Amino acid sequence: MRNDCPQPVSGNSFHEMWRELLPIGRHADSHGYRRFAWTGADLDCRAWFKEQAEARGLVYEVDRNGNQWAWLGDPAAGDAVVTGSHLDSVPDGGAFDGPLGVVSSFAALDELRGRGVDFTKPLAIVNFGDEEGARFGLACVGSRLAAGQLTVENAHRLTDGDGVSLPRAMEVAGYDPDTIGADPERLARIGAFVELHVEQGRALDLSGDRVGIASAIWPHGRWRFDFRGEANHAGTTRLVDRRDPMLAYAETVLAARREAQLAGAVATFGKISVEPNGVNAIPSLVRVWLDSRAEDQASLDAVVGGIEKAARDYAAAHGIDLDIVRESFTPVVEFDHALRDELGRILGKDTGITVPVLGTGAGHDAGILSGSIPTAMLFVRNPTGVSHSPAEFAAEDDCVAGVIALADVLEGLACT
Ligand code: HGY
Ligand code: MN
Ligand code: MN
Ligand code: MN
Repeated sequence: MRNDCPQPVSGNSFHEMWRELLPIGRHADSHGYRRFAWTGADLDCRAWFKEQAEARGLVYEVDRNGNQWAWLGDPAAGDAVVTGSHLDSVPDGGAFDGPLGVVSSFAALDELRGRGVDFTKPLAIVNFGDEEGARFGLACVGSRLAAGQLTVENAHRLTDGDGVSLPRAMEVAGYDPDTIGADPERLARIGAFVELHVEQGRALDLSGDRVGIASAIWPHGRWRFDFRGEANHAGTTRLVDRRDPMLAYAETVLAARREAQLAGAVATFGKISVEPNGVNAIPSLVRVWLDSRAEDQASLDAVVGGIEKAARDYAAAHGIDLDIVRESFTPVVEFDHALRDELGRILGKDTGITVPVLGTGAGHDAGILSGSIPTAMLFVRNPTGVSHSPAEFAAEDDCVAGVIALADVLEGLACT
């Protein structure tokens, strides 16, 4: 293990906060988290955020898109240094993806107060709403709205599996949906945004480092495929008479694997809905969602183009109608080079250690904001490499090292 792990003043506050958050939204059987945007578990996490802000005497506010902010110093002063992440989860997600960044932000602030530093710039901690898109199908809703990358019109069209619209869900949760929309004045007051996140692969485990700096986020998107055939009796319909959309879909899954391998990319069909969804009925509709990501745009185009072509060929072969809709897309993100270098300089200052710089296939609010303000990310080692699953993990010492790294970065950026 190359990086040192000094014992921070914030050690206790980190563990106490972590313990408070752990039971919220954890499913008793799967042990995975179900903190979907604007549901009870999400609201409990939000209440926790507000308590943490108020307990520290920070100025708490909710922005026009439902994102939560906790300010030290004058929010209107400009050139603010902002840190934070999200508290929502994927279905049966892990404890770390999102919350590690938020808890570490409060702990880093405690650490800096313990060091007795003087802040020369306003500092804020943020919890962005609906980062995972588990409920309404689009990731990073809170940051996309703020950055003007999701229009109000399109936000109003988002619905969950029960047909509840995003504005209605916000309203039921006690938030005003009439205010949502681009928030350029707010973003203009931010000089730098740094998001700490659990690593979602094993690069740091392999290199033997506790903490890394993000270089880039792969371009990625979500596509919905509707394979439509004909519902019929599973016992009496001869094989030759069937128009079974499951067959075309099944062959498409295998094609996706082949195309991803060819392009050096990834492609996943992770969500499916079948109609009429009866054991003894041939389906009339197989609706599936493809998530695909690649290191560069050309590879992503190649893999998705290959999958779409295969799906159309298989659909035609089985007499199936096929509609493909791109539901969301995020282009490649290169994090701000100057800020990235600055983080490397700050983190290597006392130790002489070169902090590893790594790319990722995961999307983040930092990626969305990078189009508007200088952003950077810190990753904390995850020895399992697993994420979006209850098996996601980071060791306590590594979390503490992450807090110290974040505190060092915030000190370097906001206390100069
Ligand atoms: O990468 C994702 O799936 C999400 O944005 N966290
Ligand atoms: Mn995630
Ligand atoms: Mn995340
Ligand atoms: Mn019957």
